[in-house]
Amino acid sequence: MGRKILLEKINVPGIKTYEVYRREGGYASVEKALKKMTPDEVVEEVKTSGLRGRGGAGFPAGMKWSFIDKKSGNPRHLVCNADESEPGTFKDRYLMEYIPHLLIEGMITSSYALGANLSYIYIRGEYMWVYKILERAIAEAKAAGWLGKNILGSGYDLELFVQIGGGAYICGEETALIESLEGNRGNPRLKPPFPAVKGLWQNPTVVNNVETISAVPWIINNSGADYAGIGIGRSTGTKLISASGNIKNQGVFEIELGVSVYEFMNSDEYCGGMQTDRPLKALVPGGSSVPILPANLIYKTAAGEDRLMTYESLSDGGFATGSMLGSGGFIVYDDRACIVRNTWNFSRFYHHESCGQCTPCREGTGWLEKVLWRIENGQGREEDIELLWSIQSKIEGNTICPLGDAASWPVAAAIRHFRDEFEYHIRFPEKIKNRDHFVAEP
Ligand code: L3W
Ligand code: SF4
Repeated sequence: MGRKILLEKINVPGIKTYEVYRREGGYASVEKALKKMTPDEVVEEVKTSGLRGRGGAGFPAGMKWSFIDKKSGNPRHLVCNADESEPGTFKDRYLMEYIPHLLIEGMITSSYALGANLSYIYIRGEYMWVYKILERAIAEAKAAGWLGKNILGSGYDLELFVQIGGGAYICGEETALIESLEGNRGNPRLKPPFPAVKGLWQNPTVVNNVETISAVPWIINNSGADYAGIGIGRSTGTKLISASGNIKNQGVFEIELGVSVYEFMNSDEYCGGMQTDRPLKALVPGGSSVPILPANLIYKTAAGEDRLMTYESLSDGGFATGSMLGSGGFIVYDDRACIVRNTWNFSRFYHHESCGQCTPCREGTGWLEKVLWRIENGQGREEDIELLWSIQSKIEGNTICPLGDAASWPVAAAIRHFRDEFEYHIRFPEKIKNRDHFVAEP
């Protein structure tokens, strides 16, 4: 059994409640930090842990925290990004729904480290029932003295609020989230300045994902070095994976970073292998934004090494031959899946969710969707594959926020690895018309 940090207590009956969470040792990291550690010591511990942002980018959390300007005297904020909207990703919901006090404990300990007295959890509007769970948990924590003025007599004050999003994927981008939190339309800002310098109301702000913040209590209770001892290389600790698609066991799993993709896919502890005896065709390992991998590159990298569930191993060769761990949205496809249809579906999503600020993204995502739709619907033209390639290459790297890249990579990878499927759609439109998309072509 792999080591569990975040989900260790998830099956304890009643762990959702303050009473049980506390009885199981909850809030110990707040006690330890506030009574025995300076804020900078907490930051150092997180730095030592090597914990990387679990929202998708994998940026070192401790380094981000250390960019916060503590000398200027401006208020500082911690904002938790709970706007989980990446297709294929549902692990933050799982944590917040089943063990909400872990996030609240992490928010308090992390806010203390940053010297933040006003912190927020920004949750997607579609998670309304989870919002209610969080609100209840915050009220319990406040009643027990973990929030408010002079927490544990330490002189440290913290107010924590939950803000509900309005249903836009783009508000999961940290600067769009900040705009939305300020009451504006959720348009991403140009970076730099990064939020750590000018964030919420132009104050130094750290935006971290739910899972990242939820790992902090363990790191403080044990040590950064203990956390760094789990995993491989720069991929330290554990990671939640949302597994879906044609596997036996769909759900949220906690893995030690460094487990092989083969083991994750096939062991009974995790995905349990393919759902039926149909062969594995493709894998999206990190949510819809990351490149899709064809069967021959799932268990082995292009260099022939075992592919591991790490930030590094999954991104060997960039999108040419690798992918990304991303947010850990692990989507498995068997041979019934139509890659053209899947790519069109993702493109439709990005077109719908583009905020429209940058021309390459606003127009390009629309073109990707349109061209993919006509290929998928038997109206493709010979030149369409080159057209798709050209459109995606003009979006990538030319936009304000990563949504542009996220719209491009899946198209580029699908063409690179499954070109024959696009050609088949274009050359034999009569064969793809009126078919059941989830039946393999003869
Ligand atoms: C201060 C510097 N701070 C970087 C900070 C920056 C941010 C973090 C990472 O996109 C990705 C995207 C999606 N001084 C800094 C600095 N920072 N340099 O570090 O920044 P960045 O720009 O690399 O990434 P990002 O904007 O956070 C996130 C991919 O994740 N993704 C998305 C998943 C979406 C969800 C969801 O819906 N919740 O998980 C999945 O793969 O494509 O590439 O904090 O400020 N010099
Ligand atoms: Fe908006 Fe797309 Fe530009 Fe991001 S890349 S700012 S979503 S138009």
